[in-house]
Parts: sequence; C-alpha cells; structure tokens
Amino acid sequence: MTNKIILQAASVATLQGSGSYGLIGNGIIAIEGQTVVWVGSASDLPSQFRDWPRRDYGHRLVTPGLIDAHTHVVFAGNRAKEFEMRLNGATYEEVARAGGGILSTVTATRAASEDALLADALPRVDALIAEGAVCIEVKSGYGLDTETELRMLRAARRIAQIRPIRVVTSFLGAHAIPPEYTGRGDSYIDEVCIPTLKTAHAEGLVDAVDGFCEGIAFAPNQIARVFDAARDLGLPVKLHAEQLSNLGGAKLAASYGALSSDHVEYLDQDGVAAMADAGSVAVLLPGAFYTLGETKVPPVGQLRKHGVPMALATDCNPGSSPMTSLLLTMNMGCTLFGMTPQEALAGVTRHAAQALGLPDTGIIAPGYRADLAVWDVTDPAELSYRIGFNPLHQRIFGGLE
Ligand code: DI6
Ligand code: FE
Repeated sequence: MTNKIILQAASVATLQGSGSYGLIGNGIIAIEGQTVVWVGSASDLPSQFRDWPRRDYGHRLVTPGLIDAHTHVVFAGNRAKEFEMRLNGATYEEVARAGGGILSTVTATRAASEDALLADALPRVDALIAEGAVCIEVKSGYGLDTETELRMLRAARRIAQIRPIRVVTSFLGAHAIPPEYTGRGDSYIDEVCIPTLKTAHAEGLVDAVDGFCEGIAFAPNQIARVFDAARDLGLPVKLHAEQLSNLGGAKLAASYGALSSDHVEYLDQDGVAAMADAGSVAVLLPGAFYTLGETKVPPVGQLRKHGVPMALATDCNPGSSPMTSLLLTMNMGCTLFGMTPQEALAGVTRHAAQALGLPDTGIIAPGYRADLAVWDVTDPAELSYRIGFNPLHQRIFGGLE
C-alpha cells in the first residue's frame, strides 16, 4: 500500500507561477508515495483527504527542496595552499610554478581512485543536504583524459546510490586543456574530448554536455564542435559563458537550444535576447564572483526585463568557489547581484529545476515529486537574509518514509 500523509504548516511557498512565492497560509500538502497529490489552504481541503494521517509542522514554512544546478563536487585534493600563497603576495606565475591552478586539481584527480573521489565528494554533498538540497548537478572536467573523466562520472552517479539525493551529470571534457595537449586545443577536442563523450554516453553516464568558453579555456568554434557531437547523441547542452570576458558564448549555446548559460557576468544585450528566445536559464554563480574578487555583476536587470529565468548555484569547486552552501549562495545573489529574496528562492528551486531540464521537481504542485524543505522561519525572505545560519527543520526527499 502506498504511503499517504498530509503535511500542515503555517505557510507553504509553492513557487507555482513565476515572480511569486506562491504563498499559501495555513497550508496543506497531501502526499501519496513519492508524489504531491494536493496542495492548498486547510479550509479548502477536499473531503477525500480529511482522514489521512497528518503531520503538523506548526509555525514553520515549507518550500520546495533546494536544487544546486551547477557543481563540481567530484574532485580530489584542495587548493588552500594556493589561496594562502596568493594572500601572501605570490604572483599568478609563482602559484602556477608551485603546481597551483586548475591543473593541480587535474593531477590530484587523475591519481585518485573512484572510491576516493566518492569519499572526498560526500562531505560536500552532505553539507548541501544539511541545508535542504534534494538534487545536485555534478560535472566532470578534472580528468581531461578518458579514464579519469569516466571515473569522475561514475563517482557522481554513485552519490545518488548512497545518499538520498538526485544527481544529474554533465560531461565537461571541454573544461581546460590538459598539459599533454598544451597549445593543441583542437587536437584535444578531436582526440580526447569528443571520443570520451561518446564512450561516457554509451555507458549512460551523461545527462548533459557542458563547456568552458573563455580565453583561458576553449574558443567558440571548439565548443561548437563539442555541441555538434552532443546534438548527434541527442544530449542537451549548457555552457560556462561570459564569466571573465564576452566571447558570445551564451548566444552560441542558445543556438543549440541550451538548457542554461552559467556565470554570464559579461553577457551583453544580444546575448540576453538570444537566451530569452532559446528559453535558456541564466545560472548565476556569486560564489565564484566573490572568490575571484570580480567587480562586473551579471546583467540582472536585463535578464529580468527579457524574462530570462535566473537560477543560483554554488559552482562548488576547489579553485574559484570552494562553497557548499545554497543558503549563502542565496544571500550572495541578493547582496552582490541585487536579486530579490523571491528571485533567490526561485533560483534554487523552480528555475534550478528548469536549468537541469527536470519537469517533476522545483515547485510544490500536484504531480510533482514530494521534494520539500521545512524551515524554522516564518517569512521566506529570512532564507536569503541571514548569513551563516541554517534554519532547516526537516528535508523530505520523495515523500516521507
Ligand atoms: N569556471 C570556473 O570558475 C572554474 N571552472 C570554470 O569553468 C574554475 C575551476 C577551478 O579553478 O578549478
Ligand atoms: Fe563551474
């Protein structure tokens, strides 16, 4: 027999409908098995649900469970030493000569077993779960050879087997040029990146294809070749675009119907319009903006004006965003980027689900998964307002046991 239960709370933020919390006072959520079957005000509860077992959450607020739509949580080692060197005045070259930078993570990741990668990722995943995360995206991209890229993706898949969380993977072979291909980015794309994508896809390890389009990474024409391969395999694409400069990456991604373009600090009007036409989500990553000491903020006003949905994510990675808090991400989205607390909450629920192409989570509505977070707050703005405080009371993943 499927489990039936009624949850009751002072307020439920359904996130139904864009631009609003979808707040319901004295709210009821009816759950059957893993699915929400009814949500509304207690006074409107249909008679068929009235004798279901009930759990009363009192004064609390229920929201959709949180979704982190952009992470690199699978990697080995960390870059604290490099962080310290830089703050002691070391130059970029000195850091690089001491083995720092993204390639130091590649070296550590290549040397790590699948079990070790999983074990290293779990504390980061647990930190996200502790704040109500029910779904995370996880990228490859620190292997940059076939074997290690596959190992990263297998470790990512295993997270969902040993933790109650949904994992969506992205193949990020086009993240950086590995040392053995220095100066030969085109050869890396043809000889390693695309063949590895095909192998990983055949193993069922890839949900979407990502790339890093930037002067220090890959040019638009190289990304286009990877996206052509993704299209041939029937895989959706997304892109790290316009983070440090404007190469027209978001427009390119939009021409492939991208799920999202991420970072987008340097996005221009043309890019915003292209994203709006394609229905791409802008995934904003204030943790990287903060860590790198950037000053150019993403064009939030333009995105709003053109109706481009904005998601917020941690970008959890060892270099530019060693952050494992979606609540802090929400706060930063507001304080650093000028988003409203409503936009911040939509950014880690409704719009994050859209950025991952997930049609069954991210809002509280009949037919959606019962992925919920119960908070010890009365006003949803508190979730963005506080810094370093976790008011999570309970996380509900696919219904109650
Ligand atoms: N953008 C970033 O900021 C990171 N990757 C990316 O595509 C940097 C990753 C790292 O430094 O390890
Ligand atoms: Fe990233």
